[in-house]
Amino acid sequence: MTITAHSRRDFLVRATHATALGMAGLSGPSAFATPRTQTSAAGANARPIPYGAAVRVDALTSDLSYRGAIIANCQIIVPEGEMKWPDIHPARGEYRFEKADALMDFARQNKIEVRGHTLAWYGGMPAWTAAIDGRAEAERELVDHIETVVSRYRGAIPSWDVVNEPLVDWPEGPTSLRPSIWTRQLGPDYLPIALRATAAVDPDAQLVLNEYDIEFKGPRFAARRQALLQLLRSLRERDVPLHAVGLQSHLFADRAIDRDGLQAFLNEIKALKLDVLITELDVIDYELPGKISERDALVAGLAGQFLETVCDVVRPKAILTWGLSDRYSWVPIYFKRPDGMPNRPLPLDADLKRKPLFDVIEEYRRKTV
Ligand code: 9MR
Repeated sequence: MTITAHSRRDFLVRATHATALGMAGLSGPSAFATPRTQTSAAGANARPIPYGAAVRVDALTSDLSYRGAIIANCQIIVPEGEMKWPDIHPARGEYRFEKADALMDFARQNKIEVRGHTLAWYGGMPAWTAAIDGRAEAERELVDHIETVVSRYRGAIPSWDVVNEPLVDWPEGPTSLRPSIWTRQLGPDYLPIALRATAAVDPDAQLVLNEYDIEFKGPRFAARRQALLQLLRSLRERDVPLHAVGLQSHLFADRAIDRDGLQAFLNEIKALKLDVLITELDVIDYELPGKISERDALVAGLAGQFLETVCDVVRPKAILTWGLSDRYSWVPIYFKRPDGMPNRPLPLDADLKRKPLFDVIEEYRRKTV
C-alpha cells in the first residue's frame, strides 16, 4: 500500500467514525501514532516529538488556569483515571462514559490528540470483577469491555495502552505475570486476547504495552528488561498485533539510569520493529534536598540523562509526563517528602510556571536520531 493511499484511508476511517460519534475531528493521521512507513518519510524528523500529559477531567472543568496550561502546552493528553475500569465500567454490564466523553470533547475543541489508558491491567479493578468466574466468562468480560470502549472512540483515539504493567516486580521470566483477575482466569493468554480484541475493533489504532521500572541499574531492573523482551518476542512470534512499547519512566532521584542496559534493551526493541513511547515521565523527588533551585536542577538533570540515553538509540514517537503541573500529581500519594515540602515531579510548578524539567523535555523533543 502506498503512503498516499494509507494516509487517505486513515483519514477516511477517522472522518467516518468521528462524524458518527460527533467526536474526534483531527483532520488527518495522528502526529505520533501513525505506521512507520509514514513517519520515516523525508523531513518527518524535523518536527519536534509530540509532547503530552496525563490530565484530570474534573480539574479541566473546575480549574481554568490549569485548563489553559494544558491547551498551551500539550499536543496529546491521556486521562489519568477516567478511562480505567472503575470509572468507565463500574458494574457488570454498566458503562459510564460521561467523564471520558468530556475529555474527548475538550480534546476535539482544542485540537489535541488523545491516548487511551488502559484496557488490561491488574490494578484499580472495580469490586464486581472479583466475581468473574471461569475462563469463558473472563474472556467474555474482557473482550466485551474492549469492544465497547474501543469502538466508542474508534477514529478518535489513535493509540491505546492496551496492556499495562504485565510483569511482577522481580520477574524470573516472561511468564512471571502479575497476579490479576485476568491471569487467574486466563493465564498468559489474556495478553493476546486483549491485543487481538483491540486490533479487531480498531485496526488503525497503535497498540501499546506499557511498563515501568525498566531504566535503572541493578539486578531487579535487568531482570525486568529481560523478561519484558522475552514477553514481547513471544507475542511477535505468535503474530499478536502490537506496535509499541510504552516506557512509563517514573524516575527516582535515588536510582541511577543504566545507560548500557537500557540502550541494549532499546536496540532489541528496534530489532523487533516496535516503536517506543515515553508515556508517564516524572521524577520522584522525596529524597532530594529541600532547596527548590537545587531540587529542580537535579530533577531536570536526571530526566535529561534518561532522555539522552533513549534518544541516542530511538526517536520516541511521543513524550508524555504523568501530569503537567505539580498542582496535580500522583506522587504525594505514595512518596510524600519527609520534610513536609510539596513534591515537584512535573514540568510546571504548582503556579504553572515552567521549571528546568520543562526545558529539558523541550530540548530532547527537538533532537533527532
Ligand atoms: O495517577 C494515577 C492515580 O491518580 C490513580 O489513583 C492510580 C490508580 O488508578 O493510578 C495512577 O496512575 C498510574 C498509571 O495508571 C499506571 N502507571 C503508574 C501510574 C502512577 O501510579
